[in-house]
Amino acid sequence: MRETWRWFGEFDPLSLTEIAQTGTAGIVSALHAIPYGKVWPAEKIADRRAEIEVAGFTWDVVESLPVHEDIKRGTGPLSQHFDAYRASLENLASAGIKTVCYNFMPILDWTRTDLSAPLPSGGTCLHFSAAKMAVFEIHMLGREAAREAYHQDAIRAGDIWFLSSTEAERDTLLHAVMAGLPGAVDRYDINGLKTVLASYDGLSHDDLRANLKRFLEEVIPTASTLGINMCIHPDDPPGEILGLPRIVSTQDDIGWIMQAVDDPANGLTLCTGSLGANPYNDLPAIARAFGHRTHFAHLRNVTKDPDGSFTESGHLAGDVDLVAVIDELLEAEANHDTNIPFRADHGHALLSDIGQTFQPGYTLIGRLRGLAELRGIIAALS
Ligand code: DNO
Repeated sequence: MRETWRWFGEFDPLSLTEIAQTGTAGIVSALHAIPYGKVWPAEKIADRRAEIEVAGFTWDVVESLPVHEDIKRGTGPLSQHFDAYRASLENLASAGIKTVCYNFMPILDWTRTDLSAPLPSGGTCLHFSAAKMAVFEIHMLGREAAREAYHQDAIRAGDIWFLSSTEAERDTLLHAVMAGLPGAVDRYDINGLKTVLASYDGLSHDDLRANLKRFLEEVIPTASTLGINMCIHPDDPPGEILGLPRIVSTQDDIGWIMQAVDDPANGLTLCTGSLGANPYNDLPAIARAFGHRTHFAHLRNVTKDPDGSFTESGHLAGDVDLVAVIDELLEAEANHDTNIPFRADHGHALLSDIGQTFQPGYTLIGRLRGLAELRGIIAALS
């Protein structure tokens, strides 16, 4: 497995020279300043690549080449969007970048309710409270229908939290929910989010699947010709939020996607933390079933609560058996002669991380701790 580290370019407080001290060989990066749907120009890709290589790394994975909301909704100038996506892939392939991660979550990327939840031993982590998400949907967005979507304990706890919450606490919650979108993308306020949610009214689970299938049919043949491996990132959290359909949350979903366009270029980003937050997902089994289509791995862990909440735990301390997952991935690599890039996904904020302005989850000491633990597992199993 090939060690990589995610670097947000101009949006990252860490320099590549600092990252070099982690000992990773590869960089995962994206042109976050380019608006969703616009072609990534060859010169900008070349500049980023040069910057990465001068620092002694290779640019192994693009995370992400975002998919325009029109494609997910199935509206607007679709052929123009597909042309733009294919043009970006062509420019990336010309620069030798052959692994491209993306997601198909409507509107928001990963969603948390607390960006700095305290850990018992000090430091902080990212946390998803079902109660706070229920508050956000029911009380702040006025989505009464969300009362059906959450565990009764979460609804009750949320109602109580809302009554005693201050405006500042509600603003912090809005900020946390919006934080999953790095770079130059829209951060919605409540009214903006209501408007964009309304644009998804009536879009069913099957509609979203059909729109993903159309996207795959449009881009996978090009990717395949270019030698690019596309790898879809699972939904985070892996279940419905905001009343929006989610189609990359379970083993069955992944199976459906892999056969929708049955080409090795149509692959998976195995994110153990995202998938691990769904109690029905068996991560070693998923790694076994789809190891041959896994082009990128995000390794991290979560502990789950019965009401649907979860906490980002230490990499070895959560509910997912990461040793078993890595064992499966090593086996897939041996069987298919591949070298899967992986990164220690997210880390706690520890020691000198605290108070710094990292992208949420992308700390230095916390991620380095996670990486060291994963390195140990890989060394032992190899
Ligand atoms: C969160 C990340 C995701 C991921 C995208 C891929 O930390 O794993 O934001 O980059 O979903 O498109």
